[in-house]
Amino acid sequence: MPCLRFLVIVCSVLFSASSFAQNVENSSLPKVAANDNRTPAGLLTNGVLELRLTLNEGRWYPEEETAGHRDVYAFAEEGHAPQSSGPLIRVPQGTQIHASIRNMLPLAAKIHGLHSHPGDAKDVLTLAPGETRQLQFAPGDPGTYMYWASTSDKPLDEREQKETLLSGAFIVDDPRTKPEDRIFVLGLWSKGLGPDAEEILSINGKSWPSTERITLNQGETAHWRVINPTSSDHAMHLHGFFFTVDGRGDGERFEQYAVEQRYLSVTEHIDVGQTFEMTWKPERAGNWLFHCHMSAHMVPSESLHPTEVHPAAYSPEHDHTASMGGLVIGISVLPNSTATPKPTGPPHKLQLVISENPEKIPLYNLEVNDPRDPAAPDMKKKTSLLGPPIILTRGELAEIEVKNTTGDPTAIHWHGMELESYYDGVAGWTGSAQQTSPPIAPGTSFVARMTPPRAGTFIYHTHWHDANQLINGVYGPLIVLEPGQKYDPEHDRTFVFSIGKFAPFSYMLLINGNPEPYPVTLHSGTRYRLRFINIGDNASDLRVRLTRQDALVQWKVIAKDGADLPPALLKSSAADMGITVGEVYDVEYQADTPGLANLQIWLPSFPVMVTQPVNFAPAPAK
Ligand SMILES: [Cu+2]
Repeated sequence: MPCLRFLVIVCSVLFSASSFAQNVENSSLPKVAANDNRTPAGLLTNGVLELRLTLNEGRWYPEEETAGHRDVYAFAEEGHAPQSSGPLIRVPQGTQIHASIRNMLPLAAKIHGLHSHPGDAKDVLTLAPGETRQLQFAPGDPGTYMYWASTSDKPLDEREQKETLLSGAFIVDDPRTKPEDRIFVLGLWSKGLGPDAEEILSINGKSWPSTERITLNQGETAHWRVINPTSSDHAMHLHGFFFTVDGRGDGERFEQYAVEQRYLSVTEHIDVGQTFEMTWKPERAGNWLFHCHMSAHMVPSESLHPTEVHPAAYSPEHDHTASMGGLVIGISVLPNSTATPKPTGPPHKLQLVISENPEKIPLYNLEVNDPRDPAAPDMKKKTSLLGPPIILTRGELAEIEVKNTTGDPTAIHWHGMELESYYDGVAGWTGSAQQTSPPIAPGTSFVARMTPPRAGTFIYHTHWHDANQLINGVYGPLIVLEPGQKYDPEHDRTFVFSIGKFAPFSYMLLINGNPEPYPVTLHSGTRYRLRFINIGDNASDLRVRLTRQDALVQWKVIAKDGADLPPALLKSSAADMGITVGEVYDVEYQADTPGLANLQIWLPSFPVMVTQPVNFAPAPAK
């Protein structure tokens, strides 16, 4: 329901509404246990998994028990507490599953996914209240799957309230491999639509700051499985490191990618009902995050923490990380003895100045002062919902002084950049237990140091946990060039897609800070690198396309999130693709003949489209 979600976000911003759910209380309910998905349910003996599942009602505490609860339906192993996510079903391929499933709810339940894989989504089990059924099936092909239930007969993207946490992971292992991984099941408890809507985001049954802290050793390979049985899509972003996407699934079937098809990512879109597997290696110690990049999914739940009741949850003074919440997990990477090589040579020093705009709309001005930037000084200051590009060089130490002259604290995250934790920009979190990075208080500066190890397109953006800074333009492109390469705007164009407060009461979809972008003139016969960045706070299902005479052109996608695509994925394709929030793509395009083209972005289920006219003039005479 992306359109409704967009509407909800717009409405909630406009009306600043908050509400507090009054649930029917039943204090005798068992507590719903958070499931870290490390221990498979049932008993596996002689190739047969004996599994006894029940559907129960329980009391779910998404955070600490002092922060409120919801009474929900949840799966349990018979005789055990209900769990969110549900009991982990995990077996090697080739085993048999003998399961009983009992509905202890007062409503009939439809259960999906308890079958062999690849599976048929229509293969659903219906259980009357009190009914028990026996199942026997083979788990099928290896992969990452899910099972889920509904008590309203609704599809996965429409479940509401009590039934929203009736979901669990179903993993089929290749019998030749030893399962050494972590499984993360996303959760979204929701109620209602519009300004009174309530949402509680979770991962393995808990919301930040109560989510599990993952501890890894520097250099240790981590294999993760991400499962989305929620009613929304998400944009899962890892700080500081690329991960390899090893395979993707739709819940019923799973495609394990051949090695040459695996690509690097820092932000991966996961639609309703989808799963993916990822591998990464934390090569730098310190604190990092893995979170949904949608602003609405990484803030404290207003329904758990009404601002008027728990103002401290939103107070940066109280705890710098406290105003973050929901679908966020923290990762602590323990150092080993490997010393990080120190770059040699003088640093490239530049400055990012964030100031208040006296005109108020937009709220902020961003200015980049770089002695290497040939732009005239009046071009550096932009009163626009977008900061100027920061241009760095691969392998060269950069020292970026972020100067905050506004009246509010801020923090800047260097999205996609492989840097030291201390400079990653999550105030009160990044760094180490001994020293976390501070917020950039009004009137102060913070010098971020980084030596980009790869050339590509990245983003700098506020990581202050206040969507206000994001929708008022505290972001811009971060471009890393190869050593010796000069930024060439004639062949290299950046298009930043965002949502911003362009006029007093309207939040608009923007290209380069403008809802009606001015035409740009390029030349036919010239190959361009087009850099696309989506930093539109909740625009998770954004699409971009390039048309001429209403037909899609062919372009070549060459990089994702700043990393070059593997050769096997480099091919010409129709110019239409999804680009989720926090995602970046570089494409190559050459118009063979002069004429007008339209670069368009839109949200498929919401009646809004922004068109950037691109006029291809005849090639200049040689
Ligand atoms: Cu999300």
